[in-house]
Amino acid sequence: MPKLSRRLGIALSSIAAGAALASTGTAWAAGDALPSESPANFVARVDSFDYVKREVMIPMRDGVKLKTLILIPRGAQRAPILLSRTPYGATERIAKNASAHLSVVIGDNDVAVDAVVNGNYIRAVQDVRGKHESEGDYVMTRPLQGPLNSTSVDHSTDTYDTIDWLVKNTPESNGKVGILGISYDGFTSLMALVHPHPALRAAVPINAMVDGWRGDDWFHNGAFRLDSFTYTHDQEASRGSDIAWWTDHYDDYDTWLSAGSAGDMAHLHGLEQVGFAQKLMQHPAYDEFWQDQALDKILAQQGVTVPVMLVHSLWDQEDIYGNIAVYKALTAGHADTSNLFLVIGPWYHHQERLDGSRVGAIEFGSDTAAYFRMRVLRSFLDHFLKDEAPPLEIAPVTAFETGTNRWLSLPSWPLGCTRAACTIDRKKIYLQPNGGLGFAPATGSGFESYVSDPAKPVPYLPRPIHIGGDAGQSSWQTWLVSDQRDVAARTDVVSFSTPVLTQPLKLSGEPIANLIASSTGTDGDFVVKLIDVYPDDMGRDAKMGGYQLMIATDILRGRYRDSFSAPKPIPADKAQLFRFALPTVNHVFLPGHRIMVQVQSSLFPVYDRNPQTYVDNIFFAKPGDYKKATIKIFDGGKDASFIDLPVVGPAAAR
Ligand code: PG9
Repeated sequence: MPKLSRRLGIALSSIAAGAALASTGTAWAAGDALPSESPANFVARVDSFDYVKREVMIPMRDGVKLKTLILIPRGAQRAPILLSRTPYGATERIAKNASAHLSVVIGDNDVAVDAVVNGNYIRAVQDVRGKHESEGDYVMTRPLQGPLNSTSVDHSTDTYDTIDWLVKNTPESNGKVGILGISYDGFTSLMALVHPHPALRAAVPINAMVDGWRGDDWFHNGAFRLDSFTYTHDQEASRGSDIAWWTDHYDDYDTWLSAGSAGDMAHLHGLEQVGFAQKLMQHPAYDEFWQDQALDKILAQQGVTVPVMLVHSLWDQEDIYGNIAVYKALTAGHADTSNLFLVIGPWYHHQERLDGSRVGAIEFGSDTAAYFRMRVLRSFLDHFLKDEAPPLEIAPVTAFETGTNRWLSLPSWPLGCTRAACTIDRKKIYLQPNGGLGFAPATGSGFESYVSDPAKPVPYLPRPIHIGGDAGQSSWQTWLVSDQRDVAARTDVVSFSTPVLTQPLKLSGEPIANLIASSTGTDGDFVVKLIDVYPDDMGRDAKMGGYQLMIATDILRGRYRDSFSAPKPIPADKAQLFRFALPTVNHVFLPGHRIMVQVQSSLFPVYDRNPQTYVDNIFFAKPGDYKKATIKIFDGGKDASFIDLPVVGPAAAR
């Protein structure tokens, strides 16, 4: 009541002042108010919109409320709900555009846009706890309750509570919920599978973060991915992710080289204040901290009851390990995989939601991402979420074959061809002296050697490297398909290649690098790249002549060669085995092409530099620890290094 009279008072005095002005013609006296032209609370007219938007704070079991946006096609009835849970800002994800049309509001950023707009789905996107407009504390990829999380809440409980609220408070829904998302949102989609809510009927984790140490965002086989620090800074320095990482160089190569160790860079940016940055530096090895949150192992232990479609990108520059690891873990020893689906596409990280007709210079002849969204994803969602479920029109595995550029429908993975009878034979392709590569080892002994200098690490792209990209062109997204000729000429990169192939050779699955190498240092990294070398003359596609396309690349930090959890020095100048799996491929080397293997000891600044002197924790290596080392890669006789290839039987190659 007092409030109302005060407001009335203001209005009356304004009218009186206006009357006085009209009669006397004098100016406004100080203290008079010109009424605001803005209403205290504008009520937007949205009844012409083809959707209804609700913004709600959904309460979790511990009282924390999570901001959730819900977009409902106008007039929807018994519509399934598609949920995503994200640290990137729900409003940013969907509903950032102003429009009367659902398709525009959701925007192209959302992988679910085609299903929602054409398929009568309700879209719900939520800020995870601690980020943006949600309440609570943020913990990076918050582990499940247990030794790493002593609270009563995690992504499994938050998803459960969210779904429970959504189905009870969305009268337009049919009570069935699907969860989907890319990368971090793929991780939260996988977390939903742990003790799932009964209304959760489908999950589509895309390029999910699964194991941050083995081969996803933070490390690959122990080599630290420097961009983890910029990401962690942007994610954790503030709730709204609005404190930007700074740099005083244009070329990322210079940025990171001038900082010194990764720990020095963390210090330069004040990352002592940021919890997850500290955890990264405290856990350089594959200890319990990483093992206990590896989602592939957790899901295999718990079993998965909800239908899942795992979506993997063949050139994923961020999370190339996770979804294949989950697929392997769920299929190993489990008889019933009838609810498990796998899609393998020719994409970079998160390209599923964008144009999929090319990655960098590599063209596929059709929009493979649109095919995925319209034909594969839509069929899966409709089948498991709609009331009158249409039949499922997809195979257990839908895999794009690179090289030939075609989709294959397969009963399982890895399997090279559609016929159940086709085989995959593990075949060793040996590094040979003078740059040869063949299916038999060369006689005698031999090695190639190079000097790896931490002061001049091998750049992952031609310099200058600028991760943000110019004019919207991000070279980061496509670096895994960049032409390797640029580095092949360096003296610290060794290349081995077959003669020109006369027959197609198809690989399906994981190649395994088996390097026999020595170093004059006491630690060191080994990068192995499996490459398709295009014919010199590509006819109409002349610019691709001689292109060196990486089809599988990865790194092993030498100290972890025998144990990921118990590092040990490399004995100087003694041949050692460095064995590690490369990412999954589904590729045909065509006649006229050559197979190439390149080996090098740095890939910078994707990975931090190995000082090549054994120190306790490389994050804190001192300038004097960084030393040149002479590396020998053995390529003759019984010591010949090889790559163990998953070769599809000749009859099945096409
Ligand atoms: N690759 C990003 C990420 C996922 C999970 C943890 C950290 C980073 C992402 O694209 O979301």
